[in-house]
Amino acid sequence: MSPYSVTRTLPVHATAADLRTDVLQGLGRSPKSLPPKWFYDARGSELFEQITVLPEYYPTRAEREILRERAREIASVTGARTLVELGSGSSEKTRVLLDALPGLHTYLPVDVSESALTAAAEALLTERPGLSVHALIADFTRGLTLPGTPGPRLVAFLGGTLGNLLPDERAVFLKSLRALLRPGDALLLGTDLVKDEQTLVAAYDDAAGVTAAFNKNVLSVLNRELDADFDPDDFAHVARWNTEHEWIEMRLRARSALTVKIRELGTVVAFDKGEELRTEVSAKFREEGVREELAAAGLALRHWWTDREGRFALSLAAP
Ligand code: AVJ
Repeated sequence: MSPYSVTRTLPVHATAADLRTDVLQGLGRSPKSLPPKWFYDARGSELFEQITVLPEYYPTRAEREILRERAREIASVTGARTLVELGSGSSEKTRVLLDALPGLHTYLPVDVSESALTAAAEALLTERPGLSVHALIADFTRGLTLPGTPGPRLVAFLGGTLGNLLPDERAVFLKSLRALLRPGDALLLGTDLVKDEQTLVAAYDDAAGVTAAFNKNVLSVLNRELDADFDPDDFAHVARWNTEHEWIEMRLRARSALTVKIRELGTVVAFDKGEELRTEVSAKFREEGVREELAAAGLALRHWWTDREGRFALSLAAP
């Protein structure tokens, strides 16, 4: 087999059809909500990269600290020959893992963005000429089939993205991950942790306003993709800690009563003054909760590692 191949399991038009369904459903109900995956067009991905270096946004740095600290242990415990990375995004943390896994045969990044995948894969091929890279264009929230690659497999789902799914969605998703694993395989999971409200809210409402721009970018996505006429200035960025569910919610609050035309859908959506559209949930976890959610999916928590300040955790779990 060639050391580099790309497989697309995501139908080319799936994204457009999914966006229409999500917008029709999400803006048609009360309270209004949208799934967070629609933030990430080219501009949104760029804004997210800016978020990761903000002084208030600690998760990326905390996770990197754990990875650097534990990469060798992860390598020796798993003996991974295939590394599967879901939502491969920032290739920097991947490199920390890859460097610690000299015995690795195949790297299998999975992402919905073809451009992100090919750029990362090409860079890696020059650095690790022996490595076989198989990029998979797929939406991993929609069930995943992996090509036959040598085991043991290590499936990495980093960045705390699990927290962007609602509890029911997480249960389904973790079971689908469990189904990818055979005896001897492992899951490496990054989760942000519950902490004081002030730290959490600041991480999602930074002084420079980058997260506000990221939040409002979803309106530009709808304007472009669905020929809508949102004015981002009509909305205020809101980040709120939900004590009951232990998650951060990002919302967009209408500054006045207004209507928005969504021409592609042939609809008009009305907002009351002060009405809020929920654009993201970012759940924060505790060790016991992670252990229970993994167990419910048939996965045993084998290692729990946090950064020195106890802000973020990496879990290593096995079937
Ligand atoms: C995609 C999980 C890394 O929820 O923290 C950052 C996205 N949203 N700031 C998160 C995000 C607002 C992020 N992750």
